[in-house]
Amino acid sequence: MPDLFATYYFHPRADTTPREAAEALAEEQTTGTWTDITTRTESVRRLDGVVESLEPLGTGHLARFRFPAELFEPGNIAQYLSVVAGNLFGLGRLDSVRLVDIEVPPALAEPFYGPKFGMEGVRRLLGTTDRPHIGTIIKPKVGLSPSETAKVAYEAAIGGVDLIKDDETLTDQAFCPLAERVAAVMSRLDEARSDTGRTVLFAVNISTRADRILDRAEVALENGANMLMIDVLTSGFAAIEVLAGDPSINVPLHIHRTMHGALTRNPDHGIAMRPIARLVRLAGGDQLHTGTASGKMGHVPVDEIRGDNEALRGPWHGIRTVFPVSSGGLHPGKVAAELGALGTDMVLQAGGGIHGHPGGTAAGARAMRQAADAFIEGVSAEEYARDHPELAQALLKWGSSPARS
Ligand code: CAP
Ligand code: MG
Repeated sequence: MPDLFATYYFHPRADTTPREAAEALAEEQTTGTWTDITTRTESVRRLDGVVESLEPLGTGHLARFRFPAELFEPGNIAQYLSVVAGNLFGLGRLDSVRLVDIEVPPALAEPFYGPKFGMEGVRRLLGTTDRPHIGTIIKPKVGLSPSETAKVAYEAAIGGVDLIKDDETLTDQAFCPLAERVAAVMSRLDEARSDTGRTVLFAVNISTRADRILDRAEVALENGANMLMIDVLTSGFAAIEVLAGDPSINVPLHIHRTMHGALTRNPDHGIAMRPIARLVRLAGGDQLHTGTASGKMGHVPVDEIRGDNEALRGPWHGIRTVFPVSSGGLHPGKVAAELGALGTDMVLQAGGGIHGHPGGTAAGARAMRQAADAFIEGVSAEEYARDHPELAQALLKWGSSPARS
């Protein structure tokens, strides 16, 4: 059975050679420890991690490790992570170490449900073929009542968004109980559909304790939810798996990655978004935030984001695809940069960039759609704004800006 491979970028401690550091990582994550032990028999050594390649890169080293498939409990993400992203980050013989990617063999991918909908399924729900989806996050993040939330959602819907989501810190607080919020928003989205003929998805944030996820999903569905949202890193991958594996959960899953910056931001130490993205795809997320080329949290090179998005959209063990979501500091003046850098098979989301529009939420949504339409027609936003007033107002307030390199 093919083995699992993992690639790390690391800086050894001053008194440690790169080879010694790599061997220390392989030992710690498989059958060794800080000293030799009499109990590590030849039979056990079949589970040893192996340094397959080791080469200098920049100021550090890049190493690819083979971890025997037998080491892993098929289908257990928690255990996979304990091997590829466990004690190694604390090893003293490495000054820093970053998990760059994982290569999961078919047999270790097979037990997972994967996305129920994928990009194709979400597009089918909205009747789109290849244009980018436009989403918004209800802002302010927290504090609105259910009916106030629903009013903002209605405005965004008639303005032309495809998707509306809760923000990552809104769940079931007293000021906006989840059941009431879902019922109120879905009722206003039904109204918007009567007005516009368009379906709009509302991703309600059901992040909570793992053993309560299904109950909370059922409450959301009973109140008409047509999409669920999970903060994967604060809730755990199991929260996605529980929903993906339950046939009664017949709506797509929008996966937010809040807290990821603690792992992904430092280019020398932590966990890159790539392995996280692969595990979210295995677990069954239908959409996943992967970062922007021009937004407010721009610490990752655009090339890396492109690779992360391809890990979601490309063929992989027959598992459905996942819609990459570009979000964070976007507004209509950044749409061309985003689509030019990351392609149109994306979800572009704007919170402040829609609700901060001088004309209000509906005008902000229209401006985002107009900016996307301009890009698809090969027209500059400035040119398109000549006869699209909402886009003109957005450009007047925020200007337009290029993508990072
Ligand atoms: C964006 C957002 C999202 C970020 C998360 C926020 O709001 O709602 O959580 O996109 O970042 O709270 O910042 P704005 P990422 O559009 O108003 O910035 O997608 O990189 O995980
Ligand atoms: Mg947010």
